[in-house]
Amino acid sequence: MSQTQVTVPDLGGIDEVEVIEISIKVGDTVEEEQEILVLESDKATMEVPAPMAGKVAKILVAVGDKVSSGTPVVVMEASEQSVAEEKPEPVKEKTVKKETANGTSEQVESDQQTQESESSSATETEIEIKVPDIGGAADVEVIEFSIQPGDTIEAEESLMVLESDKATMEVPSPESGKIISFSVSVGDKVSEGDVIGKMLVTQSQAVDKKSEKTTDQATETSKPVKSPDKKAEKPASKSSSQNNEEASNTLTGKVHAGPAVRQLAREMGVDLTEVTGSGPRSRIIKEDVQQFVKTRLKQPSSAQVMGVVGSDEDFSKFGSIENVPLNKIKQVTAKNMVKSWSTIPQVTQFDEADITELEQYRKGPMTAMLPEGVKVSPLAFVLKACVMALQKFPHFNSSLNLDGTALITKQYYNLGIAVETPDGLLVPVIKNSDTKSIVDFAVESADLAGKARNKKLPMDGMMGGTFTVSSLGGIGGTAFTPIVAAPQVAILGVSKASYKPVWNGSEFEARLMLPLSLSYDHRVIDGAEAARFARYLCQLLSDTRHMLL
Ligand code: CAO
Repeated sequence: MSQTQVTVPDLGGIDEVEVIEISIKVGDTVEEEQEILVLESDKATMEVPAPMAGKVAKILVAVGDKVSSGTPVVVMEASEQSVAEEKPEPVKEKTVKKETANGTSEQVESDQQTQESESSSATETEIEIKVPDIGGAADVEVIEFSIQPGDTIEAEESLMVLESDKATMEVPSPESGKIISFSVSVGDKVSEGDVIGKMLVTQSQAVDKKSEKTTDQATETSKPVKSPDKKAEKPASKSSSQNNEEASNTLTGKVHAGPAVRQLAREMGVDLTEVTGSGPRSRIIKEDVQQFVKTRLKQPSSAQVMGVVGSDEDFSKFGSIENVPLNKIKQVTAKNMVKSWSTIPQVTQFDEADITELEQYRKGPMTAMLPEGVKVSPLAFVLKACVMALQKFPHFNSSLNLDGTALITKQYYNLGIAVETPDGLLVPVIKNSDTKSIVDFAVESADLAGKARNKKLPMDGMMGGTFTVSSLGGIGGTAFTPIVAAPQVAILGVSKASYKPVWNGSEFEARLMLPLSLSYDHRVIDGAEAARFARYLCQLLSDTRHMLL
């Protein structure tokens, strides 16, 4: 297979450019016109496209190398098809011409010269800013302004950035002066010679520039168009413009990136001004954009970090305020609540259990049967009834899998109990609740509540809950809507029992009714199921003999 050396195309007057990106590796198969290298001068970033389709046999340069027109950069093995169709030159020519922004500013200068000489006595001269020679490319998009109208600018500093499919190029200011206005906007397409704005050039600068141009003209009588020699005559202006460019990068937040990177950023919705470039002179390379996206995807949103979105309003304008920092428990609770509330479509089912007999037993015969020091509140009965209901209705003892395609039902029963502590709400877990008696529940819940309030809960004391009970019965209230603790799918709220008139078929009877509030994840549990679960709890609590079954 024939080998072809790919060389740096004609740089149109630029002595040396830097290799800032190598887009291929040895062995890669590339298409004709596919980017193989990216070069950068002080004014333009240019892509070197493959002159033909083929395979990369050798890479002759490294990132950071300085290359000139004709420097061999890559050796390619042409594919059979491309050997037949080989036409390398036009592509190279096209690319290079687009990138010679430097020489093109001279074109603008000569256009303006007539106007300047006409008004050389004026203190300030208004000139039109035109698109310089962009290598014959037409309809090149304005992608960024480097300065604003009203700003002052040095000659050769960047005015705006244009982008074609192959190159990103800066339009340098033809003179030092003040920008009056731009007549194009981002997204507009421009071609060589198009008027893109107006600027005021001060007299002294105009005169200096004029004399400079006279010298240039004398030097260039045989070379009316830009030349490498002319470029070499102005090393000082080149380096000062480089410095200015770097300074203006910082001031304007201008993006330093090639067309391929800009294209990638557009596809991924990345704002390049937020990306830090790791290439030469902080240029943004493809990897920077990819890394930026990866990092952003891993980063939780600020709302997730906080767990809660509060207010940034300055309330002090309405009256005196105090800023009370939230402790860790309250912050974690807030986060969990936001997660549960925002991810679970929840509904609360209300019911009432007639605990008249239960309370007669609890306060009567039961007391004599209890081990010393053990106190049983209605909560212990509720916990026992919950385990039995969970065994009968396994959906309530489950979690939804990540993509919502399956229900993970658990064959273990760990009841969480919401405990109020001075620092906030904690939910210790009674492990293996299905093995506990009512007295066990009474003892363990008192023990865990005590530990929670004294900050003595073990590390795993709040982990692995499968269902939660939140009792406000000791405080009061008729009903409330507890929030399901994700990834659990249901929670039972218990309010204060009170005597109510209940119709027994022939008359109203005073019965002690315990309000129950069952919140559930409606993705997992249907309303009818929830009503049955709540009813079943009420039956168990209405006649404690059921709990013996
Ligand atoms: N109806 C009527 N009286 C009730 C009752 C009810 N549903 N539940 C409890 N009581 C009574 C008890 O029998 C006890 O009476 P005595 O003092 O006469 O014995 C009194 O109220 C206080 O009970 P308690 O609250 O100390 O004990 P408990 O077992 O009922 O509850 C615990 C323990 C840890 C759940 C509770 O102390 C607690 O912290 N509750 C707050 C939970 C909470 O904040 N939930 C909200 C979370 S947000 O969803």
